[in-house]
Amino acid sequence: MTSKQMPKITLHHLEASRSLRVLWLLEYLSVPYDLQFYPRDPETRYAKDTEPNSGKGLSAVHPLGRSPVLEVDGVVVAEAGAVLTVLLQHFPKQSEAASGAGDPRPMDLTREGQELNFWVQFGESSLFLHAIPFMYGFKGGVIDASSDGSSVYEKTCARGLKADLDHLENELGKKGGTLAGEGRVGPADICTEVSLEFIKTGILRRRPTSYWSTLGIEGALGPKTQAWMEKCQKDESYLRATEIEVKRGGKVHKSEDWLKPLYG
Ligand SMILES: N[C@@H](CCC(=O)N[C@@H](CS)C(=O)NCC(=O)O)C(=O)O
Repeated sequence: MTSKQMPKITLHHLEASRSLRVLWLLEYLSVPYDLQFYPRDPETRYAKDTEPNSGKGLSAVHPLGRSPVLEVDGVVVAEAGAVLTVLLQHFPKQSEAASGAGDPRPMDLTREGQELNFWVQFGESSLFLHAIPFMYGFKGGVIDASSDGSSVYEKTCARGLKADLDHLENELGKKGGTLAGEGRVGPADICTEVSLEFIKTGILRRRPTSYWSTLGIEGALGPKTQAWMEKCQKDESYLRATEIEVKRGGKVHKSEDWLKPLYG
């Protein structure tokens, strides 16, 4: 696809949100795009001036008022998994577009395509899904500071998260350190790593290692997962995305603190 034929892409991006993975993917693919940046309210940490169905802020683009939302020639794509799929299916990495080589596409019924499709969904539909009850539990005081990880609620929350973290650690071991394979950071990594950053900062950091050990989440994150995160965070397109994120937010913190507006 030449830049002449390239549709107009706009990312509606909420500060310090899961939309970072879309920004990162756009940078990785090197497709031209516009960024519409929505700040968080410093008090509530929700999207500023946005109420679902109010027609204001993010909800002017999609009634739910959430991010990410992508517009492609005016067609609205909402839900992170759908946005990532559309980008990966229709917009090959610019440097590889002409040759037809490059990354698999998630809608292709090939082994490679469906491996990628799994990772496109896993970050949100497994990892994040299982992490959210902890986030809400900590925030709402359901899991208070005296909790030691032995309640039925905590054990129920931990079961899925532990399985997801173990699976990730095992797959990284099998694939040589990254999900794209051969030590290369690619779309599967981009779709997954951001969820881990939320889990590390928003959940694991909030309790001591002993708490997580009680729940079977030994050492919180496995060594392969930690090494992989470090590698992802040195990736050129990741660095560009986090720099854009921090600059657009007008904040003074460094790009590795891009989650600060959410977790402080
Ligand atoms: N399932 C949706 C969730 C979207 C979502 O909840 N996004 C959050 C940001 S991480 C948001 O925009 N929240 C609106 C707010 O905080 O006001 C997706 O995967 O895109």
